[in-house]
Amino acid sequence: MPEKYENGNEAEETRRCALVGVYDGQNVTEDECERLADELECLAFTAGAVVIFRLTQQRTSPDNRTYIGKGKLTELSSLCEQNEVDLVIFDDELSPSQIKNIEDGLPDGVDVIDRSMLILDIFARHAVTGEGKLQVELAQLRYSAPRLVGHGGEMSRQGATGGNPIGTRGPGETKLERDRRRMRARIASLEAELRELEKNRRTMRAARERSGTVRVSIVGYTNAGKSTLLNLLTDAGILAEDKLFATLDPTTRKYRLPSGAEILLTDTVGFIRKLPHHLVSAFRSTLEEAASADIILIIVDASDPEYAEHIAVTEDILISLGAEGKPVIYAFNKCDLPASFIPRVGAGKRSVYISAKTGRGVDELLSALETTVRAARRVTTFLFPPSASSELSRLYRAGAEVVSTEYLPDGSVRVTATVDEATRGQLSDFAV
Ligand SMILES: Nc1nc2c(ncn2[C@@H]2O[C@H](COP(=O)(O)OP(=O)(O)OP(=O)(O)O)[C@@H](O)[C@H]2O)c(=O)[nH]1
Ligand SMILES: [Mg+2]
Repeated sequence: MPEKYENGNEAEETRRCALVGVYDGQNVTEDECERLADELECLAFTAGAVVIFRLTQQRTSPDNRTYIGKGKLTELSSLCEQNEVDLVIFDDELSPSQIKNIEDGLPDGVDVIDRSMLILDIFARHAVTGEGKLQVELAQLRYSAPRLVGHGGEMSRQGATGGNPIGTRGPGETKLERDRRRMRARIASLEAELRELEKNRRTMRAARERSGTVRVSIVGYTNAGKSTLLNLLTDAGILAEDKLFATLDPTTRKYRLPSGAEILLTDTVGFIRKLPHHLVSAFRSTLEEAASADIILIIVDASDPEYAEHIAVTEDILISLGAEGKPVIYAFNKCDLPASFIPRVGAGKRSVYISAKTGRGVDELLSALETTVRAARRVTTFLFPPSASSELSRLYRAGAEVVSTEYLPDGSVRVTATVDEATRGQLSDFAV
């Protein structure tokens, strides 16, 4: 019987699991494979499982049928038997037939899931708001719909062992055809509901943009301390804990910088390596909102030896969301913890060292924000009377991106444009 384990998921039976990874020794070294396994272990823990053992194999490429080799699968099977393991998690996306073949090679009752299913499960546990829940359900359905085939007509992935089926939450157990039809219908209705919610979100975003207040997004790898920082600055009261993906729903708070300038700070869902693309697409509007801010504040866990990889993953996701070219501040967080290295970013990038826990370095972060806000461009509306034509041309000369121009009956011109702080200052008499 699985033992009860103190893992923070109180009153839940803990599943005993094994982790399996493959490395080729070139693109992924043995050392990297171990570090990926460390991260997978954190994910498993967050989902309420306890890792009993890990198994890795060096291969040029994963086996088409069983991912690991035949001999390795036999070894895995007896280790599961000996250690009473009932869940095996693979650190890579498996095909439906691979899952089936692996399960066939393991003792009865042992479930096989992959990294994506594990992450989807964590998202399902952590979704709080209606929108978050819909987004997760959509991602889960899109993930499992193509996987309905190859299970003898049954959704054999669902609740195979009962209890605590990590990675197997979702629709119930019915016949293939009916399942497919229902899934398609549900996907369509979720998409429609989400589109409605997205409209509201867009309206709110447009209002924020029009307000001209500079928007700052707090982004970064999961568990870096984003929510802790927003809580420290604004008493936002967001759940911040030592688990991955504690935050799914974005929270925005007003914050007044020491100089008096008001900004909007948004805390949002964290990033991770190999983030399942179904999640990225389901959470696209949430992620795009983060990426659409005027300034991006990247929080990095400075105590994590993998910090450079975390930055790279974060930057890649931001680029894929169209946030390229925005002003970025890197905040190395958790500087109260001992580390045997000093994290750095490349030359020309602005970085500060902070502790969101103790407040250390937060003054430096705020002054970096002040400087960046001053330089940041934002949408402003100006009203130029007929006598101010030279000021109007100054606006155009400053390279303002014009959003709209309106010629009023009295000869004055109302222009809404994205301008930098300097131009805004020069033309402040005409700002509406
Ligand atoms: N020692 C130390 N721990 C910190 C610091 N900042 C945050 N933490 C801890 O790190 C863990 C994660 O913090 P969160 O604020 O939840 O991190 P997050 O980036 O919002 O994580 P997700 O929402 O899961 O993506 C929590 O246990 C925090 O207490 C810090 O400056 N120092
Ligand atoms: Mg958080």
